[in-house]
Amino acid sequence: MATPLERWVEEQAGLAEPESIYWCDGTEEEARKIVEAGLTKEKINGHSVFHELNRSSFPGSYLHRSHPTDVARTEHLTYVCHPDKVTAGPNNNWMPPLEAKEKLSRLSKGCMRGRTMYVLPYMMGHPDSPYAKACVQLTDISYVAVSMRIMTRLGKGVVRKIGGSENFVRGFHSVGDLDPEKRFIMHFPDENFVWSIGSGYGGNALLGKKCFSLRIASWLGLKEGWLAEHMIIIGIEDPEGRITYVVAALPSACGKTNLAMLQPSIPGYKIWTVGDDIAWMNVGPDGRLWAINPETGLFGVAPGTSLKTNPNMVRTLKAGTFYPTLYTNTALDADRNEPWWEGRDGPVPENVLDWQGRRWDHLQQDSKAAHPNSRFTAAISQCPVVSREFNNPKGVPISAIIFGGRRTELIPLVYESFGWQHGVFSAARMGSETTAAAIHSIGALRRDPMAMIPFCGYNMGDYFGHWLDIGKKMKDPPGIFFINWFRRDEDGKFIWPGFGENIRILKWIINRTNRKAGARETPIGLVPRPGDIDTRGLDVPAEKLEELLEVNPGEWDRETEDAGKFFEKFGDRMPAELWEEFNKK
Ligand code: GTP
Ligand code: SPV
Ligand code: MN
Repeated sequence: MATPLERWVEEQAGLAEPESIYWCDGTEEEARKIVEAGLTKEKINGHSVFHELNRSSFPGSYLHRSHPTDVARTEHLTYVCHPDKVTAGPNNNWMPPLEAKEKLSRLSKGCMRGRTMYVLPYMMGHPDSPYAKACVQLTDISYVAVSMRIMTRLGKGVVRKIGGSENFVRGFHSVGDLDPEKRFIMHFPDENFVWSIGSGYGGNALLGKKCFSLRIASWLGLKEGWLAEHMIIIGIEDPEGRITYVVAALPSACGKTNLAMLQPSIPGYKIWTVGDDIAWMNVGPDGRLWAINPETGLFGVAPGTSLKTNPNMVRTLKAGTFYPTLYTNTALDADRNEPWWEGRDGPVPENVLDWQGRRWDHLQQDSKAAHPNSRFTAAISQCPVVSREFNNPKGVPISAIIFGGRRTELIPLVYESFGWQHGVFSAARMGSETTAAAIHSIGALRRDPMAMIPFCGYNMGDYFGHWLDIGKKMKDPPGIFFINWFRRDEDGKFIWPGFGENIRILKWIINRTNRKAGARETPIGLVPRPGDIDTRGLDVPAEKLEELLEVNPGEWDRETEDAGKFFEKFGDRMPAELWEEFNKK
């Protein structure tokens, strides 16, 4: 008798009509074979899926070029199909589940003809964590199969774990014909099912990541009393050897991966990486907030990554070959056969092919060789500062929650909220300038509460209420802090040096949680005075630091007005407590 899993795979194959079906076991040997298929026989758009990079300087590394229209998340083609529109909320595109399935059935008919259908069994979360979820994704491209082995705990043990159960998370993925008109990423939260067609890029195609671990998991979290968040998890070790764990949410391409493994500029401090993108958090029996990272890999933005900005990432990329390292849409140094991107160490190479494989002229000022959203995929186990708690199924206890965004003006370098409710309010009204991580105009200010606007799988009014409830379940909720590394001066230059220097802000934050650092009260929260921050050896003029820490109530009017309009969208789903905070001003 076939198991529900086998039956489901057969059914999906009946629709997609692949040439063959291949069940992945997660071994290194198998990964090599799949890479080989991507180097030779499998084609996308007439080109091989992978190009092998320099074996001696970049061992086990492969370049993948996705379709030029398929280089980032596509929020306008992403739907959350709850039975009713209100549950999806004004923050999601919605289609009735039946209509969505009919549409996708038509688009998926025969979509894998001539291709292999890979069956990928994987866990999100450590298998011993009560929050871990057994999942199976189908895909028709080696790039996704290899990526999923890096990003998740993939292996045949998961098939045994699922056994005869119906209870597994399903993902159907096909690149289809990559026609943007026929591209959809549809979520069916009540069925733990994601159906994605027409894209081979990142969060559109690696269905365990944003689709399941945020959009669907956030919905599970609402029903079951926990949180799925777009957050890094780090341990901050002080010179006495004490480690304080914090989580931080920043919108896409706003500095999570960099913060997750920063090399501190203050001697004696160390950062330990638990996660760089997603945190699942629950209130433990001790009344504290605990966090796990459901992923096992890093899918990081390449441009700007160097030994100067993020040395631990550079080391991660070259740290081993058990898991390959993938480069997606970077440029290629054609003489050395090495990946290249703007901001990489060393001089600009002479012979560069851009992210589409075309000869690139570096004198052409406005053209970038690497796509601004080009990325690498690498195993977190290769990170030299991976936390020893990374594999602890219980997770780590959280002492502070940090929210941030990319703001040229207004938002101070750091501040602390007055308490949980005020912190939830301040996170709910957050805004950030948009980036190349999604296909839309870049640099426009939009409201992005908790950095979750593209990822909350249900009505965000209810989500805010859920955050308030979680706070009530805790004995002594963590402090809620806000950061902004991205203020610019009149010349458009970043005022704050960022990266390794961000430890100075983390130090203030953990000292606030220990009541060892001072602050002054302002209408928006508690802001450090320049003397409250460790500035020894910092190369920022005093008046610039003061500017970064300024709160000018008059300047906040537009921000408040904009936030008010945003809150109104959620109508009666908006918790009264947040309007109460809003009206305090
Ligand atoms: P996603 O993977 O899309 O969720 O992005 P992320 O939040 O992990 O962002 P990431 O750390 O990859 O950084 C995105 C961009 O911001 C990169 O180009 C970084 O170089 C830049 N960046 C990160 N931290 C800082 C900082 O402290 N200061 C400045 N100026 N730029 C930064
Ligand atoms: C993001 O956009 O927040 C990412 C990349 O981390 S993706 O997985 O494509 O969503
Ligand atoms: Mn992200």
